[in-house]
Amino acid sequence: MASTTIPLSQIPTLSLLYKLKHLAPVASPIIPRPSEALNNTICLIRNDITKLEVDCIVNAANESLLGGGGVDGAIHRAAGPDLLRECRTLNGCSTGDAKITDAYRLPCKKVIHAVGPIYFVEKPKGGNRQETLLRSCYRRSLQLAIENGMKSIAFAALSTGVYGYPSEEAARAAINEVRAFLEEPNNIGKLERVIFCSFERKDEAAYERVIPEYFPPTEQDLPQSSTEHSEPKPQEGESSTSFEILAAKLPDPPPSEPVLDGQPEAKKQKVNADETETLHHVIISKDDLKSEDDWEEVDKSEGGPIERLDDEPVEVAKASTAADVQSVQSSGIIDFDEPASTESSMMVKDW
Ligand code: AR6
Repeated sequence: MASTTIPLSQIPTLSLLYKLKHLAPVASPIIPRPSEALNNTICLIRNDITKLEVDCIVNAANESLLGGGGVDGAIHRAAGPDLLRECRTLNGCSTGDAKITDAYRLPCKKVIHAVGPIYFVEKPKGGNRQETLLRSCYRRSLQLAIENGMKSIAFAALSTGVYGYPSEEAARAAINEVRAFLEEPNNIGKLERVIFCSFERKDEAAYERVIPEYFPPTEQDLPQSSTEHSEPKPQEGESSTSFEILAAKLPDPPPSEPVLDGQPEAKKQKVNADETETLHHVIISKDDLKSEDDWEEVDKSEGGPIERLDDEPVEVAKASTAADVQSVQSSGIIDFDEPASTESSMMVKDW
């Protein structure tokens, strides 16, 4: 497994992303008042969260807290078996809540395990329950981070994988709650960096659309005039343009597709046709959505979907197109071929 980690200093803030034109302002932001402090606190990155050298990362866990697929599986594999040992002592966690553990072999100091809502279970109950629960995960995680003296925290896009929360709706709830929390008088200045770490292009794109609505750029964040060349010429005596200096602060793209412990090196994806789709899917039965008791780990190293031969399975499909892969590669922020390769093992119900 590639062991390259990403230091906090290389995770781009919103301010930097505006300067580099990776983020574009919107005409009528929901929060019209820009905040220099918040634009230097909030960060956005598309990468494997297990590689981030931050104080703590937030895992998308389930109520058992005993591991699973997706980012949960990636975190447990990278942390090693001691993490599961500690999780066993926690007696699970309710949906909408979070618990904190040590990080063991991970480059961060702590892991916060948040249990997001299963979208298609909570939404039909009405009252915007799914959003209340998702927001609560972000708030509880931020509270735990502060209580434990953490200064930087990176969130996975909770519930947007197997739990089926639509990316943009989830990003809106997450961003809104984080902004509200950070602006509360008791919390101001307590956290130096809050990082939204996405993995799939669809989630990154959702953050890119929604962030400017809640964190509009300050004047300093924007290029000085619309006629200015986006890549300024070096001044006399300068060897690099300011654009190059700023761009150099972005993390290097991973040299190859991330491969996790116990998982065979994945093949490079051929991306010639725009229509080519990388489809990662998990099929779970409807019963599975009612309770998450009695899970056991199964190997999915052959890369095939987990299927339960039950009546009326529910398919949860996550597709990313070749165009998405190429777009991120050329963005310079990150370079993945097939990020969902972390799902080498899944937790499936013991039927
Ligand atoms: N780094 C960052 N983000 C990741 C990574 C990674 N290494 N791997 C996946 N993601 P999911 P959920 C993104 O399914 O929807 C587990 O089995 C992924 O692209 O991991 O909250 C748990 O045990 C997606 O955007 O979590 C639960 O049973 C996001 O992480 C259940 O899944 C969340 O996807 C939780 O479902």
